[in-house]
Amino acid sequence: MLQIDVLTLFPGMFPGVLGESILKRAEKKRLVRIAVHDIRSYSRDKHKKADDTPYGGGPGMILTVQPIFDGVRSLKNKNSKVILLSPGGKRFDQALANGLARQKHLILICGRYEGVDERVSKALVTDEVSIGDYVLTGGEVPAMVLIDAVVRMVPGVLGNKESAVSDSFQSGLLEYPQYTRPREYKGLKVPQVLLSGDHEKIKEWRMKESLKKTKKSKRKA
Ligand code: 21W
Repeated sequence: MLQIDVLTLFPGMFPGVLGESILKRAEKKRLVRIAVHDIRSYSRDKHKKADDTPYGGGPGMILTVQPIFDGVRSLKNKNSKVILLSPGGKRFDQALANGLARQKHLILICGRYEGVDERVSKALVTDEVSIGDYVLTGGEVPAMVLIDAVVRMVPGVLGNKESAVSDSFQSGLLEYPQYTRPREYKGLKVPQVLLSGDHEKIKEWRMKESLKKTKKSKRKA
């Protein structure tokens, strides 16, 4: 069982993403438990304030240290990894997702505004993770990306048919083109080989197309 606790200023962003499809099924099957917590609920300030202006001046607001410290302290146990979603963190990839899927407990801290007080990273966080080199408004969408990629790798979440797809992705080749009914749509035809019933030939064609797609995308990169 993987437990994921999310600390965020915007808990309302999560239910839509977590409440559908494979993520919902994983929770129903008791393979994961995901809880979203409002950082403000841990604030000892009378207005539940959780941000403030930066020391030294500059634009925007910084998430303050007290609500995040108290939130993490109340959620943490000896098995917890504490992950800050941060634009300067280690780039998220499939290998990181596979590793996190074998953990018992993840605490995800979503930054916002101009950032998070550095003492959170220094004293609390075990890993800092970014999902790529572009600027977002906060760590919430990255947290959902991480949860999606990690939860599908938890043993039992995907059926046997679905997990075959991840094997082919992890082989480093791109997917071969897929078609379904009808055989022809507005003059666009399904490749004849797929209708032939010759499974040896179909396998060959798919391998050839995978290689073609992989080479083409490496040129673009
Ligand atoms: C964007 C927070 C920029 C902080 C020093 C002086 C989490 C993210 C985020 C955000 C800054 C991820 C500054 C990919 C992302 C995230 C919000 C920098 C400016 N620093 N992965 N001035 N992209 N984004 N603050 O944006 O929190 S993971």
